[in-house]
Amino acid sequence: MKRTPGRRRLLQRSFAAGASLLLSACDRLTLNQPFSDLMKNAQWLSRAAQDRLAGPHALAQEFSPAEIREPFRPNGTLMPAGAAYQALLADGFAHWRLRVDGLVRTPLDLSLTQLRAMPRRTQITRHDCVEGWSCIGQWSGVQLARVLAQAQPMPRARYVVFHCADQMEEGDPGSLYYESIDLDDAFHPQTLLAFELNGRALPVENGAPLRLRVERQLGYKHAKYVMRVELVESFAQLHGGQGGYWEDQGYEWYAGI
Ligand SMILES: Nc1nc2c(c(=O)[nH]1)N[C@H]1C(S)=C(S)[C@@H](COP(=O)(O)O)O[C@H]1N2
Ligand SMILES: [Mo]
Repeated sequence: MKRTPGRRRLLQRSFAAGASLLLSACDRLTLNQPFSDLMKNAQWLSRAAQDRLAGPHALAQEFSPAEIREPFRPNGTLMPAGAAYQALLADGFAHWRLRVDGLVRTPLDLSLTQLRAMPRRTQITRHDCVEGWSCIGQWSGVQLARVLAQAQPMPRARYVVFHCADQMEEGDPGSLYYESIDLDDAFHPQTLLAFELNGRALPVENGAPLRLRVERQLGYKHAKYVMRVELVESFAQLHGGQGGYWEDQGYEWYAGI
């Protein structure tokens, strides 16, 4: 199956099969092959449907403070192994820097202090994990759009890749968690590089010191422990070539909710 077929064709081909999946995108079960193929159709259907129903700049729902559930349920890596991360953690991330590079005119190295000094956005949103649980939390951080505006992406740049500090298989540097989004999501106002959760510094189990929030997509897109933001034209040469750690295991790249 081609990865990026035209939307019109996909709408015709997969509407009947995909409509129920669209309504219950969080309920997926196993990754048997026909189901996985169907989801590869359904992801473009859900993207097309999101755009058609709500427009590409529609906001994800936001909630009231009373709806926050604490503590925020953590998942995946809870503490990155490895001396480099441990050293950064030991001094409260004073020596941590966010590298922004790739297809940009101005590569950046931003400290946490610099990020915290930028205009920030706070939002209360619901995190939906593909495993079937949700949790509402309040996130504060810098809109990714502001960081990109400083870095000045080149016209060729099409995707933003997030390189994380945690290895998914111990001792295998090739198994670093990573994720990618397109520029629509990158410049969306609710897409944050978040450094606070529920009014406090981001806990280690939730991705300290910095994690992505990309509110119109499922939990695995929300990269934790972000070390480097790279602008690319294509992610085909990166790791397994599917644009993310879980995508390389068969999950869809556009994980619209
Ligand atoms: N670096 C990294 N990011 C990650 C993961 C991970 O294991 N490592 N897990 C993903 C998954 S599946 C989910 S549901 C969310 C969980 O975020 P939380 O721990 O704050 O709940 O992070 C996502 N981002
Ligand atoms: Mo998840």
